Amino acid sequence: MKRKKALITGITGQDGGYLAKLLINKNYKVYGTVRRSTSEKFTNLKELNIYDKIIFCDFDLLELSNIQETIKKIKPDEIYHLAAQSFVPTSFTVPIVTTDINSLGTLRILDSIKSTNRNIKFYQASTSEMFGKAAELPQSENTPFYPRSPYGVSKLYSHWITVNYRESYNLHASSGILFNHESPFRGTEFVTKKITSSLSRIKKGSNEILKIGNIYAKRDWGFAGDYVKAMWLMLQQKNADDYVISTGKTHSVKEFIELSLKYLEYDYKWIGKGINERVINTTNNRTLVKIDKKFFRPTEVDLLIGNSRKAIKKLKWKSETNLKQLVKLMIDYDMNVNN
Ligand code: NAP
Ligand code: G4F
Repeated sequence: MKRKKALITGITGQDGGYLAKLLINKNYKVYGTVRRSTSEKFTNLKELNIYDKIIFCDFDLLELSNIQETIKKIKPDEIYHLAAQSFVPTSFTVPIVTTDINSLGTLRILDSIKSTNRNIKFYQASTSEMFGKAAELPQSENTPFYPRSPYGVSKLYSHWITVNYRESYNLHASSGILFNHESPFRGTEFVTKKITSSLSRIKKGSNEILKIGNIYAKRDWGFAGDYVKAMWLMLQQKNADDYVISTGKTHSVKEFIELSLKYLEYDYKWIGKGINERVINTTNNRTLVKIDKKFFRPTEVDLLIGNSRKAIKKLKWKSETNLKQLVKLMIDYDMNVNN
């Protein structure tokens, strides 16, 4: 049987690695897009032992002709569009570039599919950030959107343009509204990885203090390895559709710090209030964690919790990793690498 071809944009990112591994195991021929840089960015793919199995192509979401040529040349059966400026704080400092990459980038791909081959199946990486100041708990496909960052707004455009191209041109274009998902390969600026990597370094002897922002924000955190399965399942359905992918449980950043401290067997206590709240190592009285205003955002998303009933029923998908297991996965990795 002819091998299916998948094109993954953003293959160097966290999800790109896990998705590529899944598709390679399913005997896909996997193409991954990479934008040029001077530094090494294939660490995840090498750690996952799939670097040699991927065909890489030069690609930038800002360049329409490059996108069209890539699609014409590869002739993929499926496109998983994961590439984005995905860090929320950066979207406040570079909102225009974020919008060009995240919103127009998606439109460039969809329009290239429309003009080259309308049978290509398309996955859009939408996000729970679109719910923002959420109108209801938990959030489902029917919850109204109220994004709270240029990132959230840019992704909302991508979400609706995906729906629009599906309805206007009959494309098999699906949008996965994924809640936060993490792994050992999460970027170090995101809060979970920042916590696990810093507390692991301190455990190994570093003198640093973990400086953190709003510890009362709550997120529905799952494992990236579970979530990429939902992406694939969406493109195997007869009809394209939109799905919320989440665990259905929510925890604060403070709880995530606590789980990490406990797993690393620190003796600790919380002291102080508000901006002065901190964690002390009770063995040596050193500060382990403190609040730094620098990490607060102009507008915050206070509470996210997803309702994935539709995905569970229609895709037969489920989240298989709980938060405690996720913390263990991340810290076991961080304790074994020089990070
Ligand atoms: P990530 O680790 O930040 O990876 C982003 C990828 O996009 C990287 O490969 C990056 O390449 C690439 N990229 C950025 N700008 C580009 C451009 N102009 N042209 C081409 N490629 C570009 O993100 P992730 O966590 O894997 O998330 C994957 C997708 O899901 C993103 O769209 C994100 O917004 C969305 N999402 C993520 C979550 C989550 O919790 N992880 C939840 C919901 C939705 P470089 O290596 O060159 O930087
Ligand atoms: O880990 P975060 O930066 O993730 P955020 O903003 O929720 O966005 C991530 O998940 C989205 C899905 O909902 C994706 F679409 C997006 O691409 C990205 O992957 O922050 C999580 C929470 C926030 O409320 C933030 O204010 O943690 C809080 N936080 C507290 N201290 C911090 C910090 N976040 C970061 N990055 N760094 C801190 O020091």
